[in-house]
Amino acid sequence: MAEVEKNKKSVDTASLELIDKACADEVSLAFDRAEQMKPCPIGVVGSCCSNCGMGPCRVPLPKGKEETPEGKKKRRGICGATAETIAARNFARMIAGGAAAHSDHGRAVAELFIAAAKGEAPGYEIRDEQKLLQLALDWGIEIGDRSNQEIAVDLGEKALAEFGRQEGELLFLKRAPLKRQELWRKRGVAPRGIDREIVEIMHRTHAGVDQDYQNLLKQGTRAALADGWGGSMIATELQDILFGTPAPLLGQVNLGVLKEDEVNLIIHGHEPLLSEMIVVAAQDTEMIELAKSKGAKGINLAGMCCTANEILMRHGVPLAGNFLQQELALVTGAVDAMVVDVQCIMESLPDIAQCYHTKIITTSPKAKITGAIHIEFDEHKAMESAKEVVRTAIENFPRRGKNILIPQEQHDLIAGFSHETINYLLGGLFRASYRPLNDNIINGRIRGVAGVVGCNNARSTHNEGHINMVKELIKNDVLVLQTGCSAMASAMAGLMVPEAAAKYAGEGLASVCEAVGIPPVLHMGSCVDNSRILIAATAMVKDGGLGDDISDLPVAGAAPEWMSEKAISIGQYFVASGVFTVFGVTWPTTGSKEVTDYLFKDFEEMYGGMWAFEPDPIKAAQLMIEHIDKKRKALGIDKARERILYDMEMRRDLI
Ligand code: SF4
Ligand code: MSK
Repeated sequence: MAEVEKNKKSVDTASLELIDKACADEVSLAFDRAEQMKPCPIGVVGSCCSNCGMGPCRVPLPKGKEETPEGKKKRRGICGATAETIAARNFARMIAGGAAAHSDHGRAVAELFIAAAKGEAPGYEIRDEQKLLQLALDWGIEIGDRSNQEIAVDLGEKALAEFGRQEGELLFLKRAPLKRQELWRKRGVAPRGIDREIVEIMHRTHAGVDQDYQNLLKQGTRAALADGWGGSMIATELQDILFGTPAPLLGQVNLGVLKEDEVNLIIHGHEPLLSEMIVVAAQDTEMIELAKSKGAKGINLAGMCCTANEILMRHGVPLAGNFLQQELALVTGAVDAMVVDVQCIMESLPDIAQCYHTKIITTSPKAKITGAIHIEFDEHKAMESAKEVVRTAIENFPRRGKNILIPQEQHDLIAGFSHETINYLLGGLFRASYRPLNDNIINGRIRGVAGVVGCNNARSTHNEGHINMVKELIKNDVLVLQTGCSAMASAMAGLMVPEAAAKYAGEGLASVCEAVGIPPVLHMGSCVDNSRILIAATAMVKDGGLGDDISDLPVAGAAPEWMSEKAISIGQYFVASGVFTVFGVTWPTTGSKEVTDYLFKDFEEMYGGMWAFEPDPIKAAQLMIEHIDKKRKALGIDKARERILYDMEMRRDLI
């Protein structure tokens, strides 16, 4: 493989080493398939509709042609759907897919939460009593002298009812700044039930229903808000209560965390319900003895994708890698089993596993893969399921071949920056607040805050967009909050340790990081934990001095290597919450200028936040900085305030 070609695939040397090995082992990877199969030029811009049996209909803009009113008339599907309707329908369906994935995760957590509170899910218990009581208070659940279990049953049932709510508004909307809530009501996008908003998208995008792109995007916004301020937030909050709210801890990242002499079990997916139990099962003496009897020194757990972020944040389990490294983990030849739950799991895994010895284990009735073993997660006997998974990995250890390559690379990172942790780190135990952050933004040491999130995409160089964007932001004194695969990319580049501040951050940001003892890039968790970023932004508004809505804050969002429908839903709820959000790689509505302009320009007037598309991560970072500066100017904090020492005469003049 030519050097140039190889370097295009990833900026991570561990990944490049394994891409070479896969080539030698004749294993096909996502990187190769992306090269062999170019994206459909009509589908990629959102101009293909397959919503009925008369299609698919393709309505591309003729090459090199501007969109003219005359040309527009010709661009219709068989049912008469315009390019605008088709692009907006496709976009809304992406939001529905993403919101459904996050929210179904939230529902699964709520169901387990109730079972645990009723004592029907042995092994699970309430870990964060303070958060339980706080949320109960927020939701008007009686506390009195009731037990935590009784309160938790009510809380879980109330959370579960949010999915099927037919009227009114989601309870978590009340957490947003008042001005934002009013805006949502005024625009008619305050979500009712989570399921209802998603179903309504599927209805409206059926052939011959909603045929007004603005109206379609309005429903898209409503469903996205039901994700960020509904399903995702429920997932995050209930997981914190059940498994513990994350606090800073040291972790390691990259494929070098795999161990030659131990049983390697990788946990991959998004819902940390079974994996919480696997963490316990892997420490069980019976399991460790079994591993030793098979010739292994112990059991090494490692995570992949967002389940990884969840068990890193709460237990310090190392991260093996992000989305585009899942196949590479198998190519090491050292993974004895990979257990998956839901989302972002490549169907190629069982095929690749056949070239080595790895067992792929599915656990969710919603996500089976041909060629994988299925060990179903049963919350009533979770420990049994977890032990079966661990046992399968251990028993597979002696089957490991000799074709093994574990890269050296592994980096330290500090993870666990929940909203509560940031509050505490900034303000201390007794005066926990975002005040010091706001003050440092006002005095200009910190220019603004950026949320950089999202996936890897095989159509762009693995990790390059994330790392370059984040470095550019912190160099310009922008504090970066991260989740998902993006967080892992930065961690692999050494940006999530306190020492990174002196090395990569601008002087102002570095001085704050050093004073507080935090890295310039904060790991806030998994994809559903983007809801933590919404809460952090709201806390900044509530602390004062930076306007009275999220759209007034000097903040921006980005997903430079996005690929998932979930990323589109996240982006849409960021935008509708008032955040300027820029995506890289590709943009799915460019087939319609009107739809794209509506999202990129008109949305700013409507929601105070808008989308942008910029594939170059440095230019994208500069757009974010420009936006941050625009907000600083509007707040009147754009000029560095000179420190003047007043003498007596000057003081008298003040009176
Ligand atoms: Fe074509 Fe209309 Fe059917 Fe879509 S819904 S496939 S545009 S006929
Ligand atoms: S895992 S959604 S590839 S961030 Fe959450 Fe990564 Fe994107 Fe999946």
